[in-house]
Amino acid sequence: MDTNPSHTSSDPPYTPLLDNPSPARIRRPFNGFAAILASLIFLLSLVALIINQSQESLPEQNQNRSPSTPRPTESFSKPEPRGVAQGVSPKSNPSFFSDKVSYNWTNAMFSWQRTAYHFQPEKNWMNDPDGPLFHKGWYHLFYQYNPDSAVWGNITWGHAVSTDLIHWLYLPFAMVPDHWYDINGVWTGSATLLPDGQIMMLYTGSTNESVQVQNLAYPANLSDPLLIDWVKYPNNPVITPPNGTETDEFRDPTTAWMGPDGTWRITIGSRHNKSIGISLVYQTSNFTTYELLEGVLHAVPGTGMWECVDFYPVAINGSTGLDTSAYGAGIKHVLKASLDDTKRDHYAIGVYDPVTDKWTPDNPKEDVGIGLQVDYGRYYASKTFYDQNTQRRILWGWINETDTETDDLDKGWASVQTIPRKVLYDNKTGTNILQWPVEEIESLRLRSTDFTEIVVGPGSVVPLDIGQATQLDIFAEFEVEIISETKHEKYGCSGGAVDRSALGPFGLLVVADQTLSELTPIFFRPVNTTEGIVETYFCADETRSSKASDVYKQVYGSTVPVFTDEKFQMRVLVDHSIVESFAQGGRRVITSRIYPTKAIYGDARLFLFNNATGVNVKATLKIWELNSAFIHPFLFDQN
Ligand code: DQQ
Repeated sequence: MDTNPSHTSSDPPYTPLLDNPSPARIRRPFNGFAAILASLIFLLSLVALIINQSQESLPEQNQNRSPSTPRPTESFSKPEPRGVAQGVSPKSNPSFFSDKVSYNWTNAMFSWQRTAYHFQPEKNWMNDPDGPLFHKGWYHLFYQYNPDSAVWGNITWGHAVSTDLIHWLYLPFAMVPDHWYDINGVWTGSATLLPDGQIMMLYTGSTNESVQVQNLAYPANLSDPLLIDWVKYPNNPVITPPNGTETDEFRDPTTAWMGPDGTWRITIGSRHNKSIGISLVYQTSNFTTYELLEGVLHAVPGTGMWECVDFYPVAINGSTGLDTSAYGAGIKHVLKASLDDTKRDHYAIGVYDPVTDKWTPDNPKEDVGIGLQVDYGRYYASKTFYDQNTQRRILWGWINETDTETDDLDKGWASVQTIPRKVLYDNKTGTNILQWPVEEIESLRLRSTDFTEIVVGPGSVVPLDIGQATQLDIFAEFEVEIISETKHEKYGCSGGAVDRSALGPFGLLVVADQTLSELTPIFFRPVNTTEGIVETYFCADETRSSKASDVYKQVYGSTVPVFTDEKFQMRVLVDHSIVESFAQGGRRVITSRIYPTKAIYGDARLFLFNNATGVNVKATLKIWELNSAFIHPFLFDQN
């Protein structure tokens, strides 16, 4: 993986931003630290300006500059969360905003939010990725979809194919809710590719009585590379909730893996005694009859209902992914659960015993649900598959909205899938997975710009002169030079990018307008701990990403391991309203869904910033503009 942008010497390295930030387009040569010191007073006043731009002090709304006719302002009505009545958790943004008035959105703002190279349907609601697989030259993505509306309901399996995981073509629905055992929804499921070429698709059906059962489906015609027609097994359901399990807490079967006895296992998330998150294991030899194995694959008290469990092997020393059935020496297993209570995807790395069908975390203090998250941003219901075509394990995840259902209905769509990510075990830390955008995304790269060793002084913002900054693939690395001693340190991300400490924050301002009235900082915050070591946080601050008050804006982040022989490195994918940020080669990832009102179209810009008080930051970047993936319906007559 290339995290080392090439350095060029031709670019003027530094543009100090003086007291008037707006017209800062001049690119001046850097005249050394004397110039920084001379400018310090101006920079400090700029910092004061930034600090004062906290969310509370945002100017009044209604700043629309869009050419489109403003929509009538609607007062916000508190909708009932979708899904609860059907026995699943709320699928839209909970009503954080009952006291807020809906922003005066325009069609132009809504249109800008649509992504150019992420997967999203043409319209309406989407949630979890389902049953990803590779078959006869095509990658298949299925997804939870509402054909009728931009809110959750009537869940159907949407279907799309691509030869490269990026340029998707919409196909007809794969499965619709049309039998008693799935009439309330064809919910989440996973594919298993059998050695003889058959494909088994297991999915949760919500029955006519809202009982969660597991059903089997398979392609009508395996010789069809597009897998257009799916047959539901006539004797569905194949698994019903076992005794002692609530009928609405039993869902989302995984891909099956084969045990040493030659039979298959799947695991299904549930909850025990109201608070213990568990994953049940079933054994089958034919995918139509199943036996519940004694005990559970794993259980973690206090984590609540586990949705969308994912369970897969990773090679300790290896650069390729592993088939789901792999086990043995040199292999660890990742167990992931989507926590219904918190709406976060958590994982842990551990050891699977294929004889007892139990999994044990390497570090019980970092167990599933209490330790690492797959993604620290707006992200849920993720699922991997083994790509036998390229020997990769590939991860999909659902980026849900943080606006209101009213806004989603107005704009006519909701949710996006992440760029698929390759997953590997991080053998440098030994404690986490690495996630990295699949290399096929590089086919979208257009023009690139290099910036080399730009010095960003304490409290300054430096524009990166790349023009419109809405579709980008950014590699940035930062070195710090300590210029004043640190006495008091602030831990964590929660104070956001305006919370200054000696060593941080510093990083990028993405999707920012020229006057910095809207911006999304993606940043590092190294901290000197009391033990005398530097601990680094990787964060994304959405609090000033939009002037709209009816969208949920959060500061996300976590610690990230940075070794002494490493620079601070981030890769950031910007695609209109989606920002996917990867730190240190993918040790930590944060996905943001943002709703700018000013920093859109030609007004979206990119900046460097350093809000630390005691360090100069030297930044080197390579930035590609990315093309659109032009996702569209499959053209059958031209096939
Ligand atoms: N989404 C599906 C469920 C799953 C949930 C319903 C997770 O199967 O538990 O749309 O978002």
